[in-house]
Amino acid sequence: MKKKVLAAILAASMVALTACGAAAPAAPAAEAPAATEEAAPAEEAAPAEEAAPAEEASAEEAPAEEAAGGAIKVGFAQVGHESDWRTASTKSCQDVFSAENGYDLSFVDCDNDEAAQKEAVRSFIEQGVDYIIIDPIIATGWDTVLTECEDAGIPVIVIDRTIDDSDKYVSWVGSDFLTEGKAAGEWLKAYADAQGIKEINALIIQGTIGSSAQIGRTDGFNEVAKREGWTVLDQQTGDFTEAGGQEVMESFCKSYAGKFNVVVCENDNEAFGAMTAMDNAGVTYGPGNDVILISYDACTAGLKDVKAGKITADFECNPLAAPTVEGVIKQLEAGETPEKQILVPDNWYALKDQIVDFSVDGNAQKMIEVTDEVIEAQY
Ligand code: GYE
Repeated sequence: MKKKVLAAILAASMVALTACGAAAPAAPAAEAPAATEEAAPAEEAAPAEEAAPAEEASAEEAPAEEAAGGAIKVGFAQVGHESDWRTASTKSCQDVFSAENGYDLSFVDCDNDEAAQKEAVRSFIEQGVDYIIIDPIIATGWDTVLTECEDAGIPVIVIDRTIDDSDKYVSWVGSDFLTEGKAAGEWLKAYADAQGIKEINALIIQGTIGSSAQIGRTDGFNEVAKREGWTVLDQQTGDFTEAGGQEVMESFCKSYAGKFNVVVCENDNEAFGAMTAMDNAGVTYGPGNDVILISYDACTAGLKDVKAGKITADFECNPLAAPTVEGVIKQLEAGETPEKQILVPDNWYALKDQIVDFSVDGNAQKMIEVTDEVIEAQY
């Protein structure tokens, strides 16, 4: 396994030979249970069904021959369990990198803690895994630990959020967050025009500051806002959580009472919290009401709120990137060179009457009407 991986790395020219001076550490059998320990925070905080598969895959259900070294060992340092999106992403990874599929997965829920995430990566190096998958909580601060992975001869694949200050990884698989932000802005421009809304006074509830998902969505929307001369009254982080969205919206409702007509939440869970805060403050939202509510992710619960006329438009971020990551691993196993950047396509959603024509950077966009069937098919 290890030889194959090193051959793949050389073929991919991802790692300079000189940088590979240190031999890849062998995986001492005694270290395997560490993965289960590492997964403990997820078990405590996340719903039981999220944590269980990782434990089974790494400790209980691995067939004897795999335990003896046949399985591909994968370490996955996941962001946390902050949102519906994250739950879907974790499930997808655990389904793909299962013992039945020939993997021995060490899953670590990093609980949105950057230091814990780097520690998780270092524990994967110690365990001598074959591949490391990282969903980086924030986009910077990665070069040192990625250099350690490189020195250990372990290929890193980045999933979802990007790493912006190091290129010492094989591939990144994820969505284009800047385009998501621009799409939200361009849709709003077309929708406001269609509705005869002349003035936009927006509030933005941002995701985790410094995460590439936050940076892209904030920058993309603000680019359109600036061009159109809209007023962005304020932007503050809700950390991609429902509680965070509610807290920020409560303070916005006090500070900007009667002054805003657009609320942009950088994920669905923040939108759920923001709706509670607006309900409590007597602010109405959704088509035909005081506030145009824009959200991102478009997971099942978010789309239900679009259908119910609460969220006006929802900009998807597809959480099912794990099969593509597995494709990258298969390419490496075969000695092929994967693409450095692999985009996962997203869709934009609204009710029929809120669908308008718009384009992003000159490319015409297609919006999908939210129906029960669409909701049913979503993750
Ligand atoms: O939008 C949010 C999650 O990184 C794209 O993280 C992901 C974001 C997603 O917590 O719900």
